[in-house]
Amino acid sequence: MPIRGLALPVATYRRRRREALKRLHAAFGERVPLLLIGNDETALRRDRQDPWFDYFCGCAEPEAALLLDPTRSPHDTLFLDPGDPSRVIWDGARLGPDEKARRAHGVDAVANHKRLDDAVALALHRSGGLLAMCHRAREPGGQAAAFERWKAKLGSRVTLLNAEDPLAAMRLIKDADEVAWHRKAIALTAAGLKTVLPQIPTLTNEAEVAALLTMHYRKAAYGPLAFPPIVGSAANGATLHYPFNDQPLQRGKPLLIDSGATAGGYCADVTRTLPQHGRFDDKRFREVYEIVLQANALGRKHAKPGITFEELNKLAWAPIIAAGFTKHHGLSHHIGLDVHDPGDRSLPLAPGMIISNEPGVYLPDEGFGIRIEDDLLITRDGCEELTRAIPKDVRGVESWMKR
Ligand SMILES: [Mn+2]
Repeated sequence: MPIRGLALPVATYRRRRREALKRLHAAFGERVPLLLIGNDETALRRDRQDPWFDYFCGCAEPEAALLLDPTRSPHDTLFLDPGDPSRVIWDGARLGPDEKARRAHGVDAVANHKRLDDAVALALHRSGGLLAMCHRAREPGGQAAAFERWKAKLGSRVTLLNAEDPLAAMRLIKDADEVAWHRKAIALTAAGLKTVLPQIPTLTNEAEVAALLTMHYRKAAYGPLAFPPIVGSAANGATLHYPFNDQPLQRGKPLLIDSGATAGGYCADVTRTLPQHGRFDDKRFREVYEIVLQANALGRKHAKPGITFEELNKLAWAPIIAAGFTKHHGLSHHIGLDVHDPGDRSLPLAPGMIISNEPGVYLPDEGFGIRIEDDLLITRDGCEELTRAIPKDVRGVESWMKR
């Protein structure tokens, strides 16, 4: 049975676990155990492993948990569900808590997940009632739900600390392996768009575009999408998180496509807006398009170490504001295992960060929305536009759309 997950070298996960305990010690002034809960079977099959849990062990198994306990040695225990032998014929074999799993994940110990409650109780005894878990304030998900569940379960005698702030800073800076996975996710996204764009003049519904892109993004490894594609024809493109993808494509009207594949769990996040028939011959659309493109170029030009999101926003949105349009959203977010990676957005940019650069103008009354979104890797003296192979200038888009 192949061991899934583990996108990065085992040594990386081990280094991250050590670093996490150090940061918690520095943040809270005490030796605090950290509990991370993996997704259950239903959530895992529907979506993917919880990114916080994944970040610290790369384990793809359902119903798993990780307890990092600085109050004892060995520190790291990965809790795994050995599964029900009578279910193997239905679900396939599980990676159980055995030596093979321990070695594969490079943890100090493995244990049956049924022993997690007891292990947490012992850790709490040693830490004087302190425990840390991750709770995302901005975009809650599986880990935040686990935080609430455990908070209720442990009661008021336990101080449950939120580890998100001290640990999110680690996730903001990507190492070379993580950048390589990002590049793969973007290459898959680029290949999907390159195949699908020339078909768009012959397609009739947003659904076909979304389904074709999904097929291309998943065909390499049947990996999850970074997020469900947003395919908005005409005025639907002016709904920022348009969720339906079920309306007819309007001939000659703009089409906004915001989508991304993943690789090794890392997300691509790319938006292009194009004329459904393949030619920028609508004067008004082209005029607004060029303004958004100018904003996108300014975002890329000024993204460098030391600048804050706030400063970058001021510079990049300037041509859009000057033209009298409204700024409806921020220019950038961090990208990683989460398409909106957690992290303090007031921190200045630093080498190794990957951020989006996504200005937009939304004019539902005029029947279109335009967003042009790239992914930027912050380098020592500026940035690298990771998505540069996907054209966005008028001639480049028109040439990709030619059959
Ligand atoms: Mn984005």
